[in-house]
Amino acid sequence: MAAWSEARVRSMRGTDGATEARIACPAGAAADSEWTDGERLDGECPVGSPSPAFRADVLAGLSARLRAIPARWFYDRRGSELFEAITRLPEYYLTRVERSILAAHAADIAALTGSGCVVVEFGSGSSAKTPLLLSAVAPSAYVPIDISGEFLLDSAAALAKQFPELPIHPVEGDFLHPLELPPSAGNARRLGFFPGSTIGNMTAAAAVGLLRAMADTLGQGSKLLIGIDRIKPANVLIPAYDDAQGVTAEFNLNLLHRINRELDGTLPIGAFRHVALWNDTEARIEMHLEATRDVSFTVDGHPFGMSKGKTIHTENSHKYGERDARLLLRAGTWTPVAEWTDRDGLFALILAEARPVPAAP
Ligand code: AVJ
Repeated sequence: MAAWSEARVRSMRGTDGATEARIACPAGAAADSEWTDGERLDGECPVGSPSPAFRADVLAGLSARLRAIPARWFYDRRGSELFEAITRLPEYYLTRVERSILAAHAADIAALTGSGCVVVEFGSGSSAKTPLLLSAVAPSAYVPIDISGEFLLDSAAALAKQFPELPIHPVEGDFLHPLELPPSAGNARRLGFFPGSTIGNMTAAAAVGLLRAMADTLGQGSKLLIGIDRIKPANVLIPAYDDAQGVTAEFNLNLLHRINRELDGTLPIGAFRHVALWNDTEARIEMHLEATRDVSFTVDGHPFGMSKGKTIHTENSHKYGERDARLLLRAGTWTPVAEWTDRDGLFALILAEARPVPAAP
């Protein structure tokens, strides 16, 4: 992992001295040049310099027998705006319910975590949930980790305004692998925060790998507060991913716009439709883009064809029953210690601890 230094954050809006001094960013994130011009692991890239990882994933994904493109490529600027709009839809209960659980039980959570810990958020939330947690647990430092430096600094700057006394140490990196936390964040106990049921995007095997990486990053004795969406009837789940206003359809189709824009694609976007289905065997919502006629197109000069009715699989959103969620956490080396849900049991917030498990008989 790279060395760390306190560096000035240039791309923040309305910066004031106090805010700037409290936000650390990685050395190598070029304090002198624009942070957003720096090299990225992936994420949004300026026109004319497509991300090699995006290109590789799209070309490989369109070449496979079952066409699939990883869901993380949804989140360019437009995709992130559309996701924000999704979180405000009446059908998309996840965000609203998770926030209400957090608001209702913040004091219980704080009683179990204690104050003064280092809160480490996986995927720097630009959401309203983070302030709820930070207010309740009074951490000694906040470390948001995100693969996109731009969103990371935007949300860090917004939080710095709301919590002027809180040291904030953003980490630009891929939390699928163990990371070294900035030493400046201090040695206080760690509380990981992974809201939004983002873990649902992963298969069980990948989710276990991620949970283990988080335990490595945070260390033994740490806690993790994770939001996981529950299994529920398809007539509630499907509208959450296929809303009446068509925002989720637009979110899904934006991936094709992004390919056309960033990878010199010629996809006929009007010939694709958004599909959301419940795969009961896998306990997941799947999103696809289905060709409504035979289509042919190129991406970065490579030719592709799809027959009418074929799909590009763009997202999985796995759902977990009560015991499923706890089993997943244990498989990922986390011991569940407490759990909160809403009146209707739509969504669960689980607190778990990384602790050695006694030898099995
Ligand atoms: C951000 C992965 C939690 O799966 O519910 C929302 C993404 N996709 N609507 C989810 C999403 C379509 C969302 N996560």
